Amino acid sequence: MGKQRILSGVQPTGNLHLGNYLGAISNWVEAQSQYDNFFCVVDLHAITVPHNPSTLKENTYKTAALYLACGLDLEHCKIFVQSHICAHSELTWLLNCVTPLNWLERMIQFKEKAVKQGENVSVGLLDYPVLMAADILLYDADKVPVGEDQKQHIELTRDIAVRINDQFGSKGESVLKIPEPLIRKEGARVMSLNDGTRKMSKSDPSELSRINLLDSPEEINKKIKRCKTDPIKGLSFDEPERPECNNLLTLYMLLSGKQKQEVAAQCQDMGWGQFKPLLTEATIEALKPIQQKYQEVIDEKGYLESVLRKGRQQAEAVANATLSRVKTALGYSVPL
Ligand code: AQP
Repeated sequence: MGKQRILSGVQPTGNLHLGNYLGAISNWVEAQSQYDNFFCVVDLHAITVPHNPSTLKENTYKTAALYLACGLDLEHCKIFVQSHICAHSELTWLLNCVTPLNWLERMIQFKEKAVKQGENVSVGLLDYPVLMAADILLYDADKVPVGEDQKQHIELTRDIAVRINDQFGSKGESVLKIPEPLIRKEGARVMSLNDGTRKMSKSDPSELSRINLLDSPEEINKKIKRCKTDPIKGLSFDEPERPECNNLLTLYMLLSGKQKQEVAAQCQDMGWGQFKPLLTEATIEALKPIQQKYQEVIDEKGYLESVLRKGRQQAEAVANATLSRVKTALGYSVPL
């Protein structure tokens, strides 16, 4: 039996941060040799909220370069740009026509982001999960590694695929494969440095709320120095009334590569003044190799372009085959 297939992506909407890394990309890297992997930069998703055309292309390249810098290996992975493959938009339209509107109106991310857009909220933002379903279903993905915040969208993807199979599958044959989410226990939800109850996010207006993968040691030092803590001495995991404490200890554990018990024992009598330099050091050290590799990749634009060109060719072959399968099932004629 061949390897199971993975599909995932990140939006090029700004600087990638520790949430994107620990919640998504580091999981991709860890498991890459076990799977047949497709990773895209989801630039069509990036315009579901107002965007700046003069930075979209640059952010798309930066995101792809970070994939490589974080350790994705082309021996195991295809890396490509979503908008380079027309099948994503075309399958979205087909799926739109079988997706009930009220399924989309229920999506938490839509409700949260729509509030910020007010009168200007676009149809694209409402339709974001259907585009995401098309991304996943085009590649017959078995697993979709994401952070906790995307779980509802994977459930919707499954519901859409079941609906297509029920309505258009024939003789017990499925049209689309039903994917499963792959959500890691620790790091699935990295929280803001300003508020341990809100997720770390690219769109948070405060730069101090997140640590970006390309932040300098000085910036990391400043952000950790200023991050929200509490007045209690002695640090421990899993105290619901201390969300910042749990978040910062978890970051330290994941970035230092230590076990939970080890961190719990090391930090149980510490105050914040003692802990923050440790977290700063661990963060700088964990990001140093990523930043070095990033610089090498981004300085060689021709190499990055060749990676994305090859990724597009590999991904397009799979995506077009699925799109044809769906169109045939829906009753479309083959182009003459
Ligand atoms: N704080 C987080 N903790 C764990 N995982 C996270 N992810 C994002 N934030 C966290 C995961 O990163 C992947 C890519 O996310 P995305 O860029 O496609 O979209 P997002 O979830 O909307 O990310 P942001 O940073 O919060 O962007 P904005 O501010 O634009 O909404 C996904 O797997 C996501 O789960």
